[in-house]
Amino acid sequence: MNLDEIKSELRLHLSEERYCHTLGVMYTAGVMALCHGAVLSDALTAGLLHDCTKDLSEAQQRALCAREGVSLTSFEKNNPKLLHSKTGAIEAGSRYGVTDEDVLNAIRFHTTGRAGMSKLEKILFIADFIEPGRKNLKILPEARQYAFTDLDECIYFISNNLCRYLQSTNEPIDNRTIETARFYEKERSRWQK
Ligand code: DGI
Ligand code: FE
Ligand code: FE
Repeated sequence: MNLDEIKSELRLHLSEERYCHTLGVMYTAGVMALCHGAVLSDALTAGLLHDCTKDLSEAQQRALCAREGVSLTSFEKNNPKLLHSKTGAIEAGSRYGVTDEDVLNAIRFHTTGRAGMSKLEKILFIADFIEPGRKNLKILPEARQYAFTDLDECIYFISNNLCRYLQSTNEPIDNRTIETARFYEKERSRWQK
């Protein structure tokens, strides 16, 4: 499917608000790809599809994973809002015809991030957080600057803040979210004096 075909199909599956967020992430990922020398069409596709299953029910998402033989971690079983990145990668492949493994991984890991992300994975993780429609968190201006100057610093900044926020609200933190913050804390300090 080309981008226009994906958009028409997505409109049937997403709320107006989610669809607007999705376009924001698509354009943000696109300009970040231009800035950092990633493949523009991959960034646009990943941005457009990253939340494609976000408006499915928990039961529908569980059924999708069962159908595809994709197993869930115990954290995902207990925290269904993390399911949509896994089911998003499934639907991006089966419904929207994406075959590029880097695009599928960017979608698969966009919520928690992971250690050793590809450039496209980093771009999607960041674009999801900084797109223009995001409500005005205090850390957004700084995150938006790093997004165009230093991808690793930006990932550390966002994932570390996410961990601190989840801690402050007593929400459980997925190991992968912690790993992302730890990995990029080291990764960024490698390049500092
Ligand atoms: O789908 P979006 O709302 O655009 O954003 P997202 O996919 O980054 O995040 C979905 C939600 O998941 C968001 O409220 C943050 C939350 N989240 C990310 N990592 C963790 C987490 N929630 C918990 N409890 N633990 C995590 O490690
Ligand atoms: Fe998401
Ligand atoms: Fe999103």
